[in-house]
Amino acid sequence: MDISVVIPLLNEEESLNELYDWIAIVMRSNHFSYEVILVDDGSTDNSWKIIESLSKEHQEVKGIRFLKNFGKSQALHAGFAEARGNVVITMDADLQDSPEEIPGLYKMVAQDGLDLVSGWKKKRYDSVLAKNLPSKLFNWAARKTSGLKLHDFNCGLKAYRKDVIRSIDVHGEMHRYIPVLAKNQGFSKIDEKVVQHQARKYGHTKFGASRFVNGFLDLITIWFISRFGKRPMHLFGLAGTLMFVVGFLFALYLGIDKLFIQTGGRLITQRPEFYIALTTMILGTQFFLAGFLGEIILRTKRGGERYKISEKINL
Ligand SMILES: Nc1nc2c(ncn2[C@@H]2O[C@H](COP(=O)(O)OP(=O)(O)O)[C@@H](O)[C@H]2O)c(=O)[nH]1
Ligand SMILES: [Mg+2]
Repeated sequence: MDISVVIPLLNEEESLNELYDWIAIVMRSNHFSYEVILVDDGSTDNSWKIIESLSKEHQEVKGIRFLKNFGKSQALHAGFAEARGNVVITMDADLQDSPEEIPGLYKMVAQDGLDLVSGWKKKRYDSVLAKNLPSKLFNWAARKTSGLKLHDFNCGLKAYRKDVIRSIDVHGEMHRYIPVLAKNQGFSKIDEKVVQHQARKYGHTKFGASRFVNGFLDLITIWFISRFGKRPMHLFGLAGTLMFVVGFLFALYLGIDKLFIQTGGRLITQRPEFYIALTTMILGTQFFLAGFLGEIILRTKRGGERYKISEKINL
């Protein structure tokens, strides 16, 4: 099969029929063999009924329904697990992403050999203050921390080589950083393509302002995991040791001063150096232990999760 289209959705009853028809027209006119996997993430409207009736009419339509709302990343994870196509394309269900982009994205992966192509909504039809500006800032931070030169990390429209979705584990709210997850797994042929964007036709946006707070926290997590996830001791051990040494030097100085130099001076507990020595030594020890525990946790993980093999021979 050429293409799996994976579509996570929440309460999009008005859009689904139109969306499928549009996808089908594009697929047929390009002679692609395809499937459309609709993942209903606990919708409270008629979305699932529509998916059921679509799947009765068209064998290409497959549905996954969550018991309750688990979030877009979980929906993508479930869709990826079922995808059978050589190229997997994700898109939003709200008709803001255009299915006309599918052939171009498909070509970049299947013929030009890219691992991942991310859409770039260069001209965006969303509210400027609530979305466009924060999103610019967010993408800038993501570019700086990840080293990937993409303009629109969180674009719903993306294309992947099958191996990529088999390797990455999209969890939490990490759908915003799939290109970074892919890069961390060793897929380096990552590029972007300018895509058309439409204003939302039906319904309203499902993500509130909390997306930005959570988005930035996730960015810090992902930066940390990619830099130190496999070697926590290098960060915590270093920080801990440095702090401990600083604290120890202060304590040594205080001790020598009190015992041999100013024996009749102020009480040690009245001197600021005492508190610096105390806090840095305690914090340093804790940092060191955090690094140590991190290493032990890593060692107990199963081997398959620590690395990915790209090929095997005679096995
Ligand atoms: N699986 C899942 N999909 C969601 C959720 N929230 C939104 N979506 C889908 O993600 C896509 C983009 O959401 P949308 O609200 O349009 O976000 P915006 O375009 O960034 O404003 C749409 O297809 C939504 O149906 C969710 O909690 N779970
Ligand atoms: Mg939208």
